[in-house]
Formats: sequence, C-alpha cells, structure tokens
Amino acid sequence: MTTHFRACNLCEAMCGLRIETDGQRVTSIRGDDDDPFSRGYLCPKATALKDLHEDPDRLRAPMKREGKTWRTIGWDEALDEAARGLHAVRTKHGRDAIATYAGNPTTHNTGAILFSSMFLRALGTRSRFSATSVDQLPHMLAAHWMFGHQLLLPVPDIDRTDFLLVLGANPLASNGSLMTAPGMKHRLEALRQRKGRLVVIDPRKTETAERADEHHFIRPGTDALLLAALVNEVLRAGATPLRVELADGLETVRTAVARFTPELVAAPTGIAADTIRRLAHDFRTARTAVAYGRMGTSVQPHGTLCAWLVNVLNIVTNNLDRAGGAMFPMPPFDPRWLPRAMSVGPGSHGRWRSRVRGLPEAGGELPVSTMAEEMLTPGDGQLRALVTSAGNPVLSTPNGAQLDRALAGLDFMVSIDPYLNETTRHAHLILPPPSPLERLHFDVVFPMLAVRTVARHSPAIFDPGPDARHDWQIFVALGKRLDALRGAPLSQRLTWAAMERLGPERLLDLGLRLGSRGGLGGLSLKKVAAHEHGLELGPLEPVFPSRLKTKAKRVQLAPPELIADLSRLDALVAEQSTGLVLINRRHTRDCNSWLHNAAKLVSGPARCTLLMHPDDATARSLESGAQVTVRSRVGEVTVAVEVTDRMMKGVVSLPHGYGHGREGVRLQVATAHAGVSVNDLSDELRVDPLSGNAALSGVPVHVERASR
Ligand SMILES: Nc1nc2c(c(=O)[nH]1)N[C@H]1C(S)=C(S)[C@@H](COP(=O)(O)OP(=O)(O)OC[C@H]3O[C@@H](n4cnc5c(=O)[nH]c(N)nc54)[C@H](O)[C@@H]3O)O[C@H]1N2
Ligand SMILES: Nc1nc2c(c(=O)[nH]1)N[C@H]1C(S)=C(S)[C@@H](COP(=O)(O)OP(=O)(O)OC[C@H]3O[C@@H](n4cnc5c(=O)[nH]c(N)nc54)[C@H](O)[C@@H]3O)O[C@H]1N2
Ligand code: SF4
Ligand SMILES: [Mo]
Repeated sequence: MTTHFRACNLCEAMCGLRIETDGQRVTSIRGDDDDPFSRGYLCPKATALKDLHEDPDRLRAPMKREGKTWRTIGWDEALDEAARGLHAVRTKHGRDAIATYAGNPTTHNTGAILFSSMFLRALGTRSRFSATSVDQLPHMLAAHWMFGHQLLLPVPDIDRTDFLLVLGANPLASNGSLMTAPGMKHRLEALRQRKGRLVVIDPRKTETAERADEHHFIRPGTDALLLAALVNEVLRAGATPLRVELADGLETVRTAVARFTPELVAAPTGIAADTIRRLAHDFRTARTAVAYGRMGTSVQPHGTLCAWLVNVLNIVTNNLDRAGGAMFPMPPFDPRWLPRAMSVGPGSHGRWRSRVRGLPEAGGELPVSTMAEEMLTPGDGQLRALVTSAGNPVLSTPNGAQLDRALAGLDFMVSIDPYLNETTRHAHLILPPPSPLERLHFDVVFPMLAVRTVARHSPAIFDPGPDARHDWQIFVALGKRLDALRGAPLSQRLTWAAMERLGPERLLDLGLRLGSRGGLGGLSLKKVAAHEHGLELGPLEPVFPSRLKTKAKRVQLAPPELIADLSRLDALVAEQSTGLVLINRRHTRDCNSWLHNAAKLVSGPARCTLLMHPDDATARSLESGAQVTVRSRVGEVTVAVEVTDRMMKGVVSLPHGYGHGREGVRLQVATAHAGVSVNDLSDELRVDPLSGNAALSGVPVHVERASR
C-alpha cells in the first residue's frame, strides 16, 4: 500500500487528495487534511479519478476511423497521418481552413496548457475556438479593457469580506469559478460566523441561495440593468472612494449610468426599487464588500456589460485591490508573464471578424457560436478541418445538433481526447493522452484565481508506460511534423527540439525561478515539491498600481466600447417578456459533459429534468414526472418535468452536459444515463454581440406535454 498526496485536477478548487494505491490499483481517495489550502475538503467527483483511470472505455491507443468502424493504430502512424491530413487541407485551402477547438480540461492539464500555444502557432490558423466563448470571455474582455490584461481577473476575497453579493453563480454546486477556494461550504459558513452577509441574485433558488441571508429572483439576462442601477445609486450617494484616484473615467461612468434608476429597472429585472436602493446602501456602507458575477452573468446577451459593471461596483465602493474586496492573485508560477510564444498575451478585440456573421475576434479566438456556420457555409474561407483537444463542443456549444452535422461533413478531423464521445466520433483520428494519475500535475491557471497564494506539485502516481503520449508530447509531435511538412526554417525546428527536451517539469522550474514572487534563486520546482501537501503563502495582497498593465498604470473605468454598449440596455428596459425562458444548472456530481461514465457519479434519481415553477406547470396542466417537449428556435428535446417553487415564474432550467444518446458513442455507463443536451435548444444566434460569447442563458422556449 502506498500513500500519495495530490491535487485534484477536475475543477478549479484544486483540493488536496490523499490517494492510496496497491500496485496498479487505486484503493482509496480521501481529502488531504494536511493540505493548508483545502484542509481535507473534497467533493464526490474526486473519486472519479479512480473510475477514469480504470475505465475500460478510456482509450489507451490511437484510433483510426474508416467509415463507421474504428481500429487501433500505432503512435507514429497516427501522428504522421494526422500531420499529413492537416497539411493537405492547409495546402489546398489555406491555413485558416483548419479550425481548432480547445476545451475546458486544457486548463487543468499542465502539459497541455504550457504547450498548446506553440502548437497553435505551428498551425498558424486564425480559426481558433475554445470553451472560453461559452464561458468566461466577457470577464476576460472587461479585464483587458479595464486593467490591461485579460487574465488580470479580480477574485472575491471570500475569507475576509463582510458582504458577498453573488450574481449568477452557484459555488455550493460548482465549487467556485474564477474564484479558486476549496471548501466553499466552510468558507460561506465562516462568513456567517463573522456576521458577514451573503446576498444571491439568481432566477433559481440554488443551493447557494438556500444558505444566503437574502436571495432575489432576477429575470434572466437583466443583471446589467440591476448593476447599472446599483452603480448609479452608489455614485449618487456622493462618496468619492479613495482609490478611485487610480482610475480614469469616473465622470463618464457617472453620466452614462445616471438614467438607470431603481424605478426604471425594477420591472424588467423583477426586483423592487426599494430592494435595489437598500442593496446599494448596504453594499456601499459595509466595512468591506465584494460583488461576484459568474456563469449566469457571462453567458447572456449583456455578458461583457455585466463583467464590467461588477468591477465598477467594486471600484466605486473602494473594494478593488483591497482585503475583503476583489483582489488580484499573484502566484509563484505566473503564466501571464511567460514569453508570448507560450502564453495567451494581454488580450485583443476585433482585429478580425468571422466570415459569415462578422463577429469579432477576442484574444486571438473567434466565438465558438460561429464555428458550425463557418463549416457549413460554402465559399472562400470555409472551414474544412478541425483539431479538437480536451473538448466536447457537440454537447457544450449552442445548437450542438447543427455542429454535429457540420463535423460529419469535414474533410479531416483530429481529436486529442481519451474518449470516443459525441464530438470525437466524427474524428478521423483520436489521439488519447493517459489518465490524470499517470502524469505530473501542477496547476498553472488556477493559482491565478485563488483566494490565497498557493503552488503545488503533484508527481505522477502511475507510469503510463512507453506506449503513452501526454497531451504536451502530442502537441510537440504534431507541431514538429507540421513545421517539417511546410519546410519551416531550421530555427523553428531547433525550438521544437529544445522545448521537447525542456518538457513541463523544467519549464515550471524556470518559471518558478523567474516568477513574480521568487525572483532568481527564489522558488524552484524542488522547493515547491518539498511541500507534499502544497505550498501556501498566505492571503492576497494589494498589487496596484505596479501590476496594472494599462498604459498609464491606471484602471480604465469607462472603456468606450462598454459605454457605447450601454445603449443596448434601453431596448432591454422596453422589452416585454412573455413566455418561458430556459436557464442551465450544474449538479455537484456532474463535470460538464464528461464524467458521466463514472457509475458512482450518475447513480440515484435521474438529474436531467426540467425544473418549472408551480404556476407555469398549472397553466400547462403538468405535474412532476410528466414528459414534456421543450422547443426552441433551433430544436426540441423530450424530458421529465420537476415542479418546484425554487424556480422563478416564467423560467425553466435544464442541466448542461447531458445528451449521450447519440449514435456511435463509446461510453457504456453514460449512454445508460443519456439525458438530453440543453445545447440542442440553446441558439447559436443568441450571443453577446460585443464579445461574441454565447448567450446560453435565457433562451426562449415553448413547453408542452409530450404527445406519445
Ligand atoms: N448550455 C450550456 N452550455 C455550456 C455550459 C452551460 O452552463 N450551459 N457551460 C460551458 C462551460 S462553463 C464550459 S467550461 C464548457 C465545457 O465545454 P468543453 O470543454 O467543450 O467540454 P467538456 O464537457 O469539458 O469535455 C471535455 C473533453 O475533454 C476530454 N478530456 C478530459 N480530460 C482530458 C485531458 O486531460 N486531455 C485531453 N486531451 N482531453 C481530456 C473529455 O474526454 C471530453 O471530451 O461547456 C460550456 N457549455
Ligand atoms: N459540479 C460541477 N462543478 C463544476 C462544473 C460542473 O459541470 N459541475 N463546471 C465547472 C465549470 S467549467 C464552470 S465554468 C463553473 C461554473 O460555476 P458557476 O457559475 O458557479 O455555476 P453555474 O451552475 O453555471 O451557475 C450559474 C448560475 O447562474 C444562474 N443564472 C442563469 N441565468 C442567469 C441570469 O441571467 N442572471 C443571474 N443572476 N443568474 C443566472 C443559474 O441559475 C445558476 O445558478 O463550474 C465548475 N464546476
Ligand atoms: S471540488 Fe471536487 S472536483 Fe473540484 S477539485 Fe475539489 S475534489 Fe476535485
Ligand atoms: Mo467553464
């Protein structure tokens, strides 16, 4: 029996685990009580690391598709064929005819995150897509414009705040997002113990809302109105907070939000004017306070306005870059300051536009809501090939059924993925990396979002053997071949050789030595690794103005793009809401679309149900358990209804990540708990036009009893 200590890589929380193994088997997975950051906390998903490792459906060797049949092939053959296939498309149709889609687990995979930028450079395509544009893109764009870097994302200082205002997030189920803080339950309990307040704004009375001091239902998609009214109220109260000196544009903001009075926004948001006024007062006068908006505020038509206004509210109440407010983590290994070739850079917007719909590039990527139409619309620049890595866009992006059709028509597709699932079944080649327990893990992304300063190195537990290729090795192998095929200069080939020799471990070591904290001779991988339960360097500290990346080292409170975008809110005020709208939810035992093959995680009553308010059910003569057809502009699904007063009237909710019933999927357990895909209803034409982020929430739907 051997004991290993390791950070869980399944979500942002980075919980420390204590894993017992016996030979090649995992015998137990528990929380690591000695982890100074997570203190023994873990969620039910952690045990899926064992299921994942032992899953007979997990691919262990490259797969090649011939028609509908798959056969196993060797790595050299697979990599050669993948590179040749991509090169052929590049030669015939140009570089931009190859699309790439990077999914969420990329950010939880050390090698993938460190080496994917280089691979993308080797492909040289502008047709880059990722889960970012069905997720946090608005937050990144607001940060780019306000703080000068898309990854300068302010994080709520949850352990020290006196007032936490949560909009559109459910950390008790999601374990936190753009806020890495394991053990959310304990942290919220501690907030209560110190007499702090938790206020939740959500169209569903969520697990988090249940434990809040106050919960207010809000009409989906209207948070920007609420936030504008809150900012307006705070500014009208006349306080001039100290740190606003560090910011430009206060007067512009004041003028721009002046028309959004609590009375104006009460009807469209569904929140009474008095309540808004009181919230503004309480927030402004709390010793410390922080507003925090997440998925519910970003995947809606005004996502970037929301992200901006959350920051503005924190700034005008003097709660940015201050203990108990919203703070900027500066981790020991900081990917923001890596060389440009290896990092995402400070951000950008609108340098080019998508061919069909003219949506803007952001941070070098196009909105994934446009990917299917770029494949299906003939003409110069049509997408002909796709590389997916760690992504399942058929289930995770809007109008998944359309994308499903589009993928079936591609000339060539390669998927770097351990499963044959809804997306990868369209690939010509699947290149599977080993399981998480077979590789080193060092969180590169999430310490940048963590509420304390942390670093942790987790060595591999099992040896994947000589016949395995890690994600980073696949990227290097493909990149090298692609460069050789196009006759890249020798210097480029030498770079690949150097990178291959370096590998993630030496790169991490270098980054730690040069990092934001250590300076040369400071930290090293060895020093971090010596802390087998993780290294914790204390609470966050203020970083302004030196860490701001704006030209003048001042916060830009009033980016012109956002001030202009406020005009869209006038239409929102006038909008008459009729009919039902659909929102999404997450369950503690789901992990986006991809852990449903773990039996323990899908056991119990079926979770893929449509939540509906009793009045809406009565109006349609529906009772809990009734099968209903849910129809939107793009498609329909049939699902059981669950009547509950936890939903706002006029709003229904489906979980995201289900829909495993598609033909050809090799996921034995998941297909037995298939459910329906919410993204067969979400509409790819509904986006936040400023960022191009998908408006997955608030989709108009029609619901009626299913006819047999
Ligand atoms: N309607 C609706 N849609 C949503 C959301 C929503 O709330 N509602 N949420 C959105 C959000 S926040 C996100 S992040 C996206 C997620 O969207 P995606 O990232 O596209 O999808 P995932 O479900 O995370 O699928 C992950 C894929 O990566 C594979 N994988 C897992 N680990 C690894 C690894 O280490 N290496 C490689 N190469 N592959 C791996 C899995 O087999 C799976 O195929 O979905 C978005 N879509
Ligand atoms: N168990 C579990 N944990 C996860 C994941 C998972 O799939 N399962 N996924 C991970 C990922 S990739 C992410 S990005 C995070 C997401 O983390 P969170 O954002 O905390 O999770 P969600 O459940 O998507 O929460 C969004 C909330 O917004 C509400 N909402 C919907 N529309 C609106 C609106 O218009 N306004 C307001 N105010 N609220 C609205 C929904 O009811 C929901 O409660 O979770 C991560 N953690
Ligand atoms: S909350 Fe669960 S899934 Fe997330 S890191 Fe912790 S144990 Fe893993
Ligand atoms: Mo996400």
